[in-house]
Amino acid sequence: MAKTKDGANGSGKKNGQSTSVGNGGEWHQQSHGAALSTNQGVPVSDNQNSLRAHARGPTLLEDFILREKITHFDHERIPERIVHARGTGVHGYFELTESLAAYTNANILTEVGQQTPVFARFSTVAGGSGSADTPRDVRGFAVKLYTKEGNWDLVGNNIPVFFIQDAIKFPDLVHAVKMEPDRGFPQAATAHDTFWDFISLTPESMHMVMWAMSDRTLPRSLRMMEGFGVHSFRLLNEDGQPTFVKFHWRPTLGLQSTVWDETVKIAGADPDFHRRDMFEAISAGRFPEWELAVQLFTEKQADAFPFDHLDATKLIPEELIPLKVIGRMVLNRWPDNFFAETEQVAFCPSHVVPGIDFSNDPLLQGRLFSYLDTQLSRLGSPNFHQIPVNAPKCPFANQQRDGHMQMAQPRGRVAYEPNSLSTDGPRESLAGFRSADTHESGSKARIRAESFSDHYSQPRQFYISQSAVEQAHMASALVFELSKVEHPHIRAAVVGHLRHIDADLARRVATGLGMEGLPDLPPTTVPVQQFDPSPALQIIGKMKATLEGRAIGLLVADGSERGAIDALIAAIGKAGASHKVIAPRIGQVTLSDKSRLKVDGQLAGTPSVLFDAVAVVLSADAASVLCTEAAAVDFVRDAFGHLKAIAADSGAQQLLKKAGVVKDDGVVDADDVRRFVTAAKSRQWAREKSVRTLA
Ligand code: HDE
Repeated sequence: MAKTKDGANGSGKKNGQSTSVGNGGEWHQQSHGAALSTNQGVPVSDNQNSLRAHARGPTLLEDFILREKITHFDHERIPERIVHARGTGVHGYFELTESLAAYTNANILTEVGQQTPVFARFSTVAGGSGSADTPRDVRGFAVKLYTKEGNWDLVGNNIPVFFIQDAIKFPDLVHAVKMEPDRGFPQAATAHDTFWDFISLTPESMHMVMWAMSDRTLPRSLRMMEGFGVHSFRLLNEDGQPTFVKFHWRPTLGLQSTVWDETVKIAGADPDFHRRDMFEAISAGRFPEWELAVQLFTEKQADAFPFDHLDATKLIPEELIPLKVIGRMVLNRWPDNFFAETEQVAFCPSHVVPGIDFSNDPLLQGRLFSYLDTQLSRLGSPNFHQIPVNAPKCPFANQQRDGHMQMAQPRGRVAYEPNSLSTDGPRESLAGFRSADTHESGSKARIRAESFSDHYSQPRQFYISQSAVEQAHMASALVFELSKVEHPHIRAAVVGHLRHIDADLARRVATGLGMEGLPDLPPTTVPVQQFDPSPALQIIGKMKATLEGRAIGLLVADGSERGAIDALIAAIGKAGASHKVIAPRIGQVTLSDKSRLKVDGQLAGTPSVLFDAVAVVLSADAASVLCTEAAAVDFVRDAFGHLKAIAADSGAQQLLKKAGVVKDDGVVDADDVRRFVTAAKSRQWAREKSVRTLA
């Protein structure tokens, strides 16, 4: 029996079946091959049949083995997260590359080269834990950093602003976006009346709405998203000197999104698209990486900003306060057990370490309460910090005792402090956590600062910063979402807000919704500050021309040309992408030279939406058969419609014709692998006008 202290993580056994049982902080690990037993350790002789009065008789209550097994099973689920229920978690590490010693004494931010273990969880917000990975939704980007001075949870999103300014509005926002309570739908969707009703009556949400309607909410991969701490935090140095800080994660693979029609189809083709993508990347050793960057600024600088940085509906443009890269995060280990780690991980924005402190952002202040509270009901015990994924990796000691599922067995008679009866008990220390020394004055009131009242200038800045393609996507997303809203007054109210943001956007959306009258109204009636465009707010501008970490689908059949396939596979691999061979049947195909090639995916179950670009290599005979196969025609038609590069050999041309593919820069000859790789590194934006009508 192997003994290890850290339970599931410590077994080191990847394939063996094992059960961990807590025993006073020690874990007895039963490894592969051990006798099957009850939870009391009683060996089980028959795991196939319950105890019956006779072969065809009733089951007996006496069967404690059956009852224990079923009872445990009945309680296998814990309440899912009220928001961010659907998530994917991965282990990794953070490495500091630049010291922030001038600004903070947090050890994790001062020891260059130090690697700190992390657990990151990416999530959608609105859907339940079994919902698809790809709705139009904000993504959670939560990182638990197990520092030497305690756990620091940076619980952020892939969008740098939020819908509301005050925590007291959060339950209303979430009730509005979740499925409508009388009918129990829609699942994981903002395109319905209650969401847009709330939004139309909450002007502060407009900035986040602009982001949510952009392609940011359609990430191609969790590995290709930015992350933001959203709120301003404070750093405190050795002298207690405060500096404000905003945290940014930037993916080294660059930002990338899917197009809407593709996203909708991915949800059907592979509801686990993002989780599988991350799993496959980690399994293949293609570890995703992010830079951690900070924006640092003083209170004096903040006072001069044309917005209030304590308002979570505002961001600080990079042009105003540049980003300073201070480290990198690498995710390199898939959890051993989804439930034990990804489901039970408990993030709390209140988990900070000495040298990092909060700001007065009223949204953050509310979050400091909410997360601890939610863990108590979700995990059922104030001892949730003892679950291995939540436990600090540094020593921790205090006089807190007992409670549900207490795993520790403290010794001795002293459980209080101060005391004179123990000489080695935990004591306060000078290096302990300190709050910033701030002076607060004013009248106590339920009030919102005047400086929080400009709801339109930054949404406008976001919109005018986008490329023409992205602006069209935003307008179309708004038309799509609002077209699902049944109440015309809600649609009109939202368009009313859009007029304060950008007249052209409002006109496009109103026209798309078939609204009369509104397009001719004056653009705005409220004062809006004119901010310069900030190109850093784009996605297309931040897309890297690379195939690194991307996936290519090769459609082949019996008789396909071996040479063409080999050349494509070699070029794709060299460019850092993975590939899958797709054919009408799973197993193997027999190629032109009679050699065999392993097939990774069957055509009907592996549509082109799962890839970044496709190659079609077919004999003329096979192509002619596939012209009568809807899955093959859709494979090519969708790749074209989703603006992907398509390489095709001469045999495949008739399939391309059947799918309505028209030659352009992204449709290349399969022999020309270099051109294909270049075209596959981005989407063919110029093609979009020819394949769909955008607002
Ligand atoms: Fe959360 N949020 N939130 N949130 N949030 C939760 O905590 C809450 C907010 C975010 O992978 C819950 O453990 C309130 C902003 C992430 O486990 C809950 C308010 C941001 C995750 C909760 C906010 C976030 C959560 C649900 C307004 C971006 C998933 C289960 C004051 C900065 C973490 C849980 C994970 C999860 C409350 C607003 C990000 C209920 C009250 C702003 C990434 O406690």
